[in-house]
Amino acid sequence: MLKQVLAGIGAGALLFGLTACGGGDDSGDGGGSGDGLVVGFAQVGAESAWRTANSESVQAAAEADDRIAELKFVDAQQDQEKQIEAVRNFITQQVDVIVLAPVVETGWTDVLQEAADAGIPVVLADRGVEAADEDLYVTRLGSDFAEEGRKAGAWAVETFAEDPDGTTRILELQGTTGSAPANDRKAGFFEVLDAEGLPYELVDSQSGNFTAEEGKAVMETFITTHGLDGIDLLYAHNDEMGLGAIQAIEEAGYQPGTDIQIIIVDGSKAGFQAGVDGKLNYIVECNPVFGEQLMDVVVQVANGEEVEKFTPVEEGVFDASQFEAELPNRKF
Ligand code: GYE
Repeated sequence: MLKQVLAGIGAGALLFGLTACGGGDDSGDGGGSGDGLVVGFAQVGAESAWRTANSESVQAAAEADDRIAELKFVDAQQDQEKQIEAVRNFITQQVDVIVLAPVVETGWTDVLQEAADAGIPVVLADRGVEAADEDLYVTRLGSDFAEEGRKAGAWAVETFAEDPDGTTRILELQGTTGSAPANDRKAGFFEVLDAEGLPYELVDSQSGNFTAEEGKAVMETFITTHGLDGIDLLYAHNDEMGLGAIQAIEEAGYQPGTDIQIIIVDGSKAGFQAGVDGKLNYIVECNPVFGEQLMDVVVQVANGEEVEKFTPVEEGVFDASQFEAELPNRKF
């Protein structure tokens, strides 16, 4: 059986590789019979520890799974055009199933329709697409991002309900603009604050594109523009942006976790370590290790079995009293 996992290459490299191999002659065997499935995976990028763990989990699961002949892996470097190109290449190669982790929610209709026309089922992994495109993919396996936002919001309400000055002043570092986790983590968070009637002011809210560098740069701008005195809470949509912001806060002479409370989403080892060091206050877990579950879904879809439209992965929350005990359990 051909067992080949193409790791860590961009769409251009994939194209080149396929051309070099003679193109398309290693394509699928028609959905589940014979030598196993050929699966194309258009991954978002490598912007965070979460993403790296997710890529590793999917690649390892594909490699270990006898039902999968080959996983064609493309790292789209957070660029929708590259992802679309990767999906088109998978269609040309007639893979059995396409797995897509869409970088943003909109702009997928055409390419998803092309996959449908070619009879290739699409499974969304991790991020979702806008509701209008829901008929164009079979199922999504990933997190409930709105629920993650609600969990962050519930902690904020619990923590600041007794705020002596009455109004909780909040800074928000959003993920990639237009991405499902950025949209939904924001919506879920403020849904709870509004529903619970917490008096708050959203002092500023900008995208840090899910990276440490941009998170730090945006936090520096926040500090220059608003100062940090009187800011109660930073809500960062992922670990990297939170960790970048922590650096900016320290460089400005403040104590993260004390002078300003911080919530992050993901829960990497580095995130938990910052929690153990007292530099942040609440972690909403987002679980990237769903490779094996994804392979099961891919096989079911290839076999034409009924699957749920959405399968959530299980996730928890952690406060300061739990950081130290949980750190050794973190997988990424
Ligand atoms: O939270 C972030 C990553 O889509 C859930 O993407 C994922 C998010 C994750 O860059 O760290």
